[in-house]
Amino acid sequence: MVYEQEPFNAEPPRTALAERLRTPLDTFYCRNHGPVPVLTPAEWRLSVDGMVERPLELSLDQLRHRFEEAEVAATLQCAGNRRADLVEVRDIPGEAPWGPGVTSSATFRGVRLADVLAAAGLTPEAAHIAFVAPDIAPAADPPQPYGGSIPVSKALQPEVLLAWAMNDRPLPRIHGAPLRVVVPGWIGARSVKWLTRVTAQATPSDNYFQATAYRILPAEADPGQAGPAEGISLGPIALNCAILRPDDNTHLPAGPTGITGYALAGEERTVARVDVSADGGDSWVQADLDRAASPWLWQHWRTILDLPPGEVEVAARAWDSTGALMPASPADLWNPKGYANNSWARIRLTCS
Ligand code: MTE
Ligand code: MO
Repeated sequence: MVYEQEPFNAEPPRTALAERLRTPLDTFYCRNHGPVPVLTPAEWRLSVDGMVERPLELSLDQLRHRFEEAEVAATLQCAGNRRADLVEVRDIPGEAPWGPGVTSSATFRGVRLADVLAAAGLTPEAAHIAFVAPDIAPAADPPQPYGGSIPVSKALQPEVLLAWAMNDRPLPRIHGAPLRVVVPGWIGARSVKWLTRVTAQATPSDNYFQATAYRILPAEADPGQAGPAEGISLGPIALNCAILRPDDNTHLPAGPTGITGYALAGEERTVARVDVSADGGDSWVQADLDRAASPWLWQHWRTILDLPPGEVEVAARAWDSTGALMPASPADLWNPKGYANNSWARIRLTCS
């Protein structure tokens, strides 16, 4: 489903994500805040500057040859994933009503950000690593190039990559070629595409997408009036799950029916259990849950439910390896920009 052509924003139908550990490149969701920049790989350079002993300016060839190649299979998830369920609680003007499809998985290949930072030599005052790209986002206030940051503690983890390949193919332009950041376990917004600059600094990025957007404001706040540093800044993604098959709002024969979906725990946790209900959450059965192939990848699950005739609400909820459970109601989570909805997944079926 394409929400916008310019900037290009699209999510695959939920059923296209079902039972696949990696998402094909033509199916992977696209989230852009501005026009896709035209970068010539031969002229493109990455600057590494700020609180470093040796600022660097690296071509793609230098990156490939100076640093060891690394590969990480990771799920990217937009903070707006499942916003549609929040919109049903209360309207969220100006933000795409994403379903559960702004979540996709791929194998990324490139170099470790930690190795590049080691070559530059972080100074002791460096506490955050900021990323900047050349795409100008018109919706930012004021319009500015896209950027964000992560704390040094995350930036030095081996799973954080500067990637030029995705599913064994050159990184597609729409996904950030020639080089993007991949921050597994953190909201997609931090995985900056078309990366041109990495800056070590004492404070988080003051870019609009770090300082003002991607924050959970109190329900009563006016998002148009929110200034920098208001609300809860999103970093690690929240425990979440979705039902991928059958599709929402479909007509099915009553009787035993296969139900499948994904669950994702985020930052170093794994999904420990998924419960599925055919009566809107009054009673539950445990789904068959795939073992975590890596802490950075979603886990698929499946079960068979005996669906009664009539209107049926199927619900799913995940528990993580710390014993945390997803909250029941989107009404409790509603926030003015519609981020981080991890309430129980629900679909409505008509069975006959
Ligand atoms: N990087 C740049 N330069 N510009 C952007 O608009 N969008 C971010 C992130 N990186 C964005 C970006 C957001 S919000 C998400 S969810 C992911 O990219 C989406 O990555 P994808 O389009 O490859 O799926
Ligand atoms: Mo996003």
